[in-house]
Amino acid sequence: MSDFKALAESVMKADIKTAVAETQSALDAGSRVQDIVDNGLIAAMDEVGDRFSKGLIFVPQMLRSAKAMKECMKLLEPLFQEGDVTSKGKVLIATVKGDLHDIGKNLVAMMMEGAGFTIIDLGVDVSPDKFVQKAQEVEPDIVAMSALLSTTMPAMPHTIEALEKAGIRNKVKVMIGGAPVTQKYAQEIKADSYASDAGSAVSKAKELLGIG
Ligand code: B1M
Repeated sequence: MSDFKALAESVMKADIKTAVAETQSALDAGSRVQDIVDNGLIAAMDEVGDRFSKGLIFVPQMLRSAKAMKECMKLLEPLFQEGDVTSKGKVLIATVKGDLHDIGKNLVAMMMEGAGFTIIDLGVDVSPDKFVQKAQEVEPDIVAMSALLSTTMPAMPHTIEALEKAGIRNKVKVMIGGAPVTQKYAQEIKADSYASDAGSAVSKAKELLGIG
């Protein structure tokens, strides 16, 4: 039985070819998809997120590792649908109304996906109504909002108000982030959580849902 070290190493190094080959050989050897994801891919992305949070690596490296992970996931995705893997939770994520910045939001989404969450990504410039409409449809555990402009930050409390008006605020946890956003702001607008970067967004999401 593989300990998935070579797979994790190749994802951390963003060596896509080796990572995909390691994933395939783990499947061929009969490893469980959940084990490949948890002990190979997620372990690698946890380490990548940790190094990023500590300033040891930077966005380009994290993006490349995320891409390596995504390529491996392509092999595993069809098997998820066979029920071998349980999602850690459903996250509805988007950049808020008026804001077109999506690099950070995409990183957060990729890291969360790598950590085993199911991601529904609404893209950019997403209005409070659109958040509500989708939340009613997919019933997420977490509504995650990103803003990069100080002028678009007010769309966050507007979205929280819209969730309240729709009667679903108590059914979801709200996480916010983005360069101008702070912990203090999260408290002011009564968001449930704030994360400063993609690595900590994963740990905050796990905290919110009580996952170790
Ligand atoms: Co714009 N822009 N931009 N921009 N842009 C900033 C944000 C700005 C700080 C530049 C500056 O003036 N120094 C400034 C905002 C000032 C402010 O309001 N405080 C600014 C401005 C003014 C503008 C325009 C208004 C410029 C203009 O047209 N006059 C315009 C607005 C367009 C709009 O949105 N309506 C604009 C446009 C653009 C581009 C389209 C050209 C491009 C975006 C391309 C894209 O995203 N596809 C762009 C870019 C690239 C930037 C900078 C240079 C880089 C942003 C970025 O991608 N960073 C930016 C300056 C800067 O940040 N140094 C700037 C890398 C990314 C990985 O980091 O997004 O912070 P970040 O995400 C981090 C964390 O914040 C966190 O995790 C991520 C990973 O660690 N995070 C979350 C993010 N979302 C999270 C959500 C979470 C948790 C954590 O939970 C849900």
